[in-house]
Amino acid sequence: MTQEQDKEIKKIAVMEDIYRENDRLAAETRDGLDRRNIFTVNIMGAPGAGKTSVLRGIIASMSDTPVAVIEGDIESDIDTKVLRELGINAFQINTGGACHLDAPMIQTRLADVQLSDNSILFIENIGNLVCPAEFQIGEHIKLLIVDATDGSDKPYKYPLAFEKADGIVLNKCDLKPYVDFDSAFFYKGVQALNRKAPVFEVSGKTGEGFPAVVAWLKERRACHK
Ligand SMILES: Nc1nc2c(ncn2[C@@H]2O[C@H](COP(=O)(O)OP(=O)(O)OP(=O)(O)O)[C@@H](O)[C@H]2O)c(=O)[nH]1
Ligand SMILES: [Mg+2]
Repeated sequence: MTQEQDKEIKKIAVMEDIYRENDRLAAETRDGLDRRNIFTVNIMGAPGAGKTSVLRGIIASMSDTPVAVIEGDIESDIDTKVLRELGINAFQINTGGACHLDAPMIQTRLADVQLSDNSILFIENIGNLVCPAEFQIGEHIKLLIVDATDGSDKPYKYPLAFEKADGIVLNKCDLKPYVDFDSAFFYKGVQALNRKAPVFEVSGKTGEGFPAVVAWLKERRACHK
């Protein structure tokens, strides 16, 4: 075995240990949330895709259900402040550089936040279409947010996020006509990777499309109970 091959094997073994320990902690967190009937949604997507805007749209259409949000960001509490100004129970995690949330971060944060039993917890992950898909954080479902302005080729370029998603929101549909979004190409890519996840077309700007997302979330939550 060459020195390079030996290094590669050690790297793979270390990554497997990290994923195993992360998944163990995520399962522990999920069990704790289950005991309190808190349904948890991991919101993933590229920077600026509209994760916070979609969250606002969802929560505005969900006034009958208690919700809380954990906001993940590398730096800043801009999104948390925006949500709090709207009266939403929001809490911040700053990773200080890490490009994704992981199970230990969520477990630590959950230890000191006030959540209502029988509520829905949304966790906005770091803006990144790659790394968050690799780490469970204790969620029940993953909701992927993509947007029309980022182009219709995203399923082909970032397949893991699409494969792992339980639901997909295509945001900024108000801008579709201006950015030559190729719907057929987009849906073909999604279908090739994931036949189970529904795709919802919305606009965080106009508020269109959110009732269908909320109906689906409630259905998923009811199935989980
Ligand atoms: N036209 C239009 N603009 C939108 C829509 N949704 C979000 N935006 C705008 O897109 C920008 C980014 O939206 P955010 O909701 O902050 O995106 P994000 O994914 O939370 O961003 P990060 O947290 O920084 O990763 C903001 O200027 C929004 O006003 C939409 O549906 N249509
Ligand atoms: Mg945001």
